[in-house]
Formats: sequence, structure tokens, C-alpha cells
Amino acid sequence: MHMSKNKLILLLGMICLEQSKSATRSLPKAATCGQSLVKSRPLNDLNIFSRIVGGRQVEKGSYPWQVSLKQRQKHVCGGTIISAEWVITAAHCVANRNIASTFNVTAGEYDLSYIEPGEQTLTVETIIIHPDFSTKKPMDYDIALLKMAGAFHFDQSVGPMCLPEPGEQFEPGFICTTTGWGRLNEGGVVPQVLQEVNLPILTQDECITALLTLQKPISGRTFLCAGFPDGGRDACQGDSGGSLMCRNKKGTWTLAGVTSWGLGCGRGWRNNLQKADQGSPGVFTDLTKVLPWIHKHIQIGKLRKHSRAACSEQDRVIRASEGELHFPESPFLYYESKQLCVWTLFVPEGMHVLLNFSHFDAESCHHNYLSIYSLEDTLIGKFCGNSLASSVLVGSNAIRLRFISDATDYAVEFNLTYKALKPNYLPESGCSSLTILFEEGLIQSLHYPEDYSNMASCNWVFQAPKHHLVKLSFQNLEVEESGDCTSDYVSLHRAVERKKEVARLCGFVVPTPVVSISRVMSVSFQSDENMTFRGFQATASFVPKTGKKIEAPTPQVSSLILLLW
Ligand code: 4AZ
Repeated sequence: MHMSKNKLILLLGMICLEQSKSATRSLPKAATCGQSLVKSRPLNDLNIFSRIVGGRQVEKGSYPWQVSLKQRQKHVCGGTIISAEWVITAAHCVANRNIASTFNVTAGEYDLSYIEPGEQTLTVETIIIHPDFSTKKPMDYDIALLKMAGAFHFDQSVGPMCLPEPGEQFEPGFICTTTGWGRLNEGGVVPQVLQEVNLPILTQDECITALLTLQKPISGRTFLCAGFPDGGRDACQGDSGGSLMCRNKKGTWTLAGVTSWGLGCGRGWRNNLQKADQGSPGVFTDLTKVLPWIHKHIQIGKLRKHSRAACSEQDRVIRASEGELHFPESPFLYYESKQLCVWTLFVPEGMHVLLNFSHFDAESCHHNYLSIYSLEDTLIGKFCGNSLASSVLVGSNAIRLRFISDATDYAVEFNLTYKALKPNYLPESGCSSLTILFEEGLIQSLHYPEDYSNMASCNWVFQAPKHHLVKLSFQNLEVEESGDCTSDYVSLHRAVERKKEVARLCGFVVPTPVVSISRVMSVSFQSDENMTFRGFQATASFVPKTGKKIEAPTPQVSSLILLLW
């Protein structure tokens, strides 16, 4: 919580009075949420003409829904109780520290330096991060649900906050409150006692404009801004995950937003375009944008109560021409952590397998992934997070699928269908599904020899027999030329995970053959949103591994970028 230097006492003035008069929101249905036993300080004549200038220490028990999210007994973020078993926090507070059991949540907390009577501490059973949150762009959809291991007992110091009704809006100008144990100033000290500050909600226009005036303009779908253009009052580091709460006339508090981020603390943004020391409003995740997702998980949570999915059989052998695979097997189960599920799938002899993913909900590639192996146990595809191809064509009648959830409590699910296909393999097959081939053959870009299309993505994986390597010989290469082949390109990787790019090709010179360094070569063709040419055509063949130095493409090919041989 950012406070002005003198810790000026918060004065609720006429603005607040006006705002509560104009509040047209319906009252939350549940009378038991959003209730504080501590009376808010009455407005007095002195306060009415004063401006709201800073934050203050809260009166104990004022915000019974405020929790401290701790790791190794240390406060890391705030959070809000919304029911006995559920707490809302910011996704970025838990995203990279994703072992749920390492978190504690303390409710009824006031002074962090003491264990006070009335405190209740629970561990976290499950972390559910919004599926649209990404650590690459952590400002948007910055919200997570924490399912407690156990339940909070509601009393005078611990209780839930109300969620907004569907469609309930918090009018711009409305004065709401944010609370937390965050720093008192940017780079300043952390308080021991819970702090609060009142902030007006900005219009969506003001919010978007303020964030676009930043040197690195930021946009998002779930932003709710609050604050003063001249700064002085704000949330700060350590307040994240806490709430921006608004109170209606009857004094019921409703969760409007989750404290997420801001450029600095309390800097203001009025003169951003004129100065180097820019600032931003406080940015909160707008609850109204994620409400259906919250309700869905709380509903599912009720059904899942005592059932957890585990892999019933370690290795399930399936012999069929088509079917579905799910994990968990029933939709209302969380999976147990540390699961290894194995399915070995045989379609009829001589047929190939087409896999289609209808749903794959895996947040973290470190902990949850689905991998596909050949029967001799070489990895031919690995899927997690966003790296999922929607369909995979495997040039074999047998595959092994392994789903690994490695000691994490994320709720992950996947559904896929499989189908036996006659092996009518086309050189362009990689452009409609990731194609995994165990035979030599021709591959080409989409529509070859006609021009490829914009935004094309074609992917093949070749797997040579034992003691063989994959040799890719180009018949033709006509691909938009850009200095470092970042526009359109053919790229070659040494393994299916595509971590190590071996070569990247573009331009109009036919490269010399490229030989893989292992039995696997992964080939990808990507085009961007403009300029198309004929593309490429190449033949993959399997050559015996000789132990001789591998062939590299001729270095005089100007458009070829060679990496990591
Ligand atoms: C934080 O890091 C944080 N000024 C939260 C809010 C703001 C800045 C940082 C807004 O938790």
C-alpha cells in the first residue's frame, strides 16, 4: 500500500457521499458476505472539504476476507476469501511457484509480526490459474483461485467477500478501497499492519489511454484501473492478489478487482508524455470479466469434493479403430498429483493413427505434459501448454501416450479422439496436422508448386530406423527472403521438442542436403502475414550412421542461418 510521507489520515469527502448515492447496483444476494463488523469511520464536517490524500492503517477486523498468502512463513501476496474453501489471488503470485502445498493462507491476520488470536492458517490444496493467463504477458487475466485444504471457520475476524452479480458494474468515479501489506512507497518499507487506501475507479477510456501513454504501451482485456492522475495513493509491491472492493449503500462490500500491477507505485500518469519518469494507475483484474470462470470452478469444486482422479491402470492397452481418451476419465475429477498415465494404442495393422485434441488444459510445461512414443519407446511428440497441435498424424499403427503430472496441483485435463486412417500420406500432410513419419518420402509447403498462403504452419517429424540418420535433400526453395529468416522460413530441429534449432532457411538458393545428428529430424515451415512464394519441396531419406563428420549445408548460401551444429 502506497502512503504519502506523512501518512495523512484518510478523509472520505463529498465524492464518496455522491458515489454511494448514485450506486444503482443490486444488493448481493448472500447477506453473509461482504459484512464487516467494524463500523466505517463517520464522515464529519472537517472531512467533507478535504481531498483523499493517502492510505492508513486499517482498524482491526475491518476486512475479514483479507488473507496473507505466505511461502515459507513469509508474506508474498494478498488474497480474498470468497467462500469457506476458496480464496482469490493474482495468477502471477502463484504461477512460477506452482507447488500448491508450499503455500499457506492466513486469514484473520492483522499484524504480520505476531500470531494473533483469531488467525486461521490453511494450506492450499489446488491452484487454478485462469487459462488465458500467460507468464509471457502476465498483466492480463492475472487471477487464480486457491482451493484450501480444509475450510475457514467464519467468525468476527474471518469472513467472505461478495462476488459481483453478473452484469454488476462499478461506475467510474466510484470510490473503492484496496488493502494489503505491500510497500508503503515504491522501493520503501513493508508494513507489519494491514493498510488501506481509497481509490476512484477510472473509465475504461482513461485506463486504456493512460496505459497507452507508457513508453512501452500496454493493452489487455481484463484491466480495471483505479487511482489519481497525480498519484500519491496506490497499491504497491506485496499488495498483489488483494482486492479492490466497493461498498454499496448498505455497507456490503463487493470484489471489483484483484490487485495486479502498475508502473511504479503512486507516481501518477498525468504528464507521462512529457517526462521520462512515467507512472500508471493501479491496475486490477476486472472481476466482471472473469466471473463465469470463477463460478464454473466453484461449481466443479462442489462436485469434485471427495473424488480425485488417478490412473486406474498404469498401462491401458487399447485396440480399436477409433475412440476417445480423457483425463481425468470423468469430467468432475481433479487428477492426483504425481501421476503417470500410459495408454498403448493399436489401430488395425497397416493403418495409421490420427489424433485430434478437443481439449487440453495444461498450464505448465514443466509439470504436466502428454508425450507420444513409438512402441520401441522413442519420443515422437511432446505436448503441453500452448505448444499443442490440434491434430497429429502418426505414420504407424501403434503408439504409446504418456501423460505426466509431476507433483503439482494444477487442474489439468485433456480430451482426445483417435482414428485409424489408410496410409494415404500426402507431401502437404504436415500443413493440416503435425505429421510424424517413419518412412522416407517427399514433403512440401502448402499448395506447392503454387504459392503458399500467408500464416501457414506445416510440421513434420521424421524418425529414422535404428542406426540411421535423416537426410533432407531440397528440390527447391523459394521462400520470402529476410535478413535473419524471421518472415517466412523452413526450420530444422534436432528433436521433437524443437528446443534446438539446427538450421533456418529462406531465400531462393537451393540448399545442399542437411543430415540430422540423431534419428529424429523435425521440419517446420512457417509463413507470416504478407508476401508468398512457391515455397519448398524436399525429400527425406534415411542414411546409415557412419560416424563420419556430418554434412552441413554449404556456407555460401546467403540466406541460410546455421545454428548449433
Ligand atoms: C506488486 O508488485 C504491485 N502500483 C502491485 C500493485 C502495483 C505495483 C506493484 C500498483 O505487487
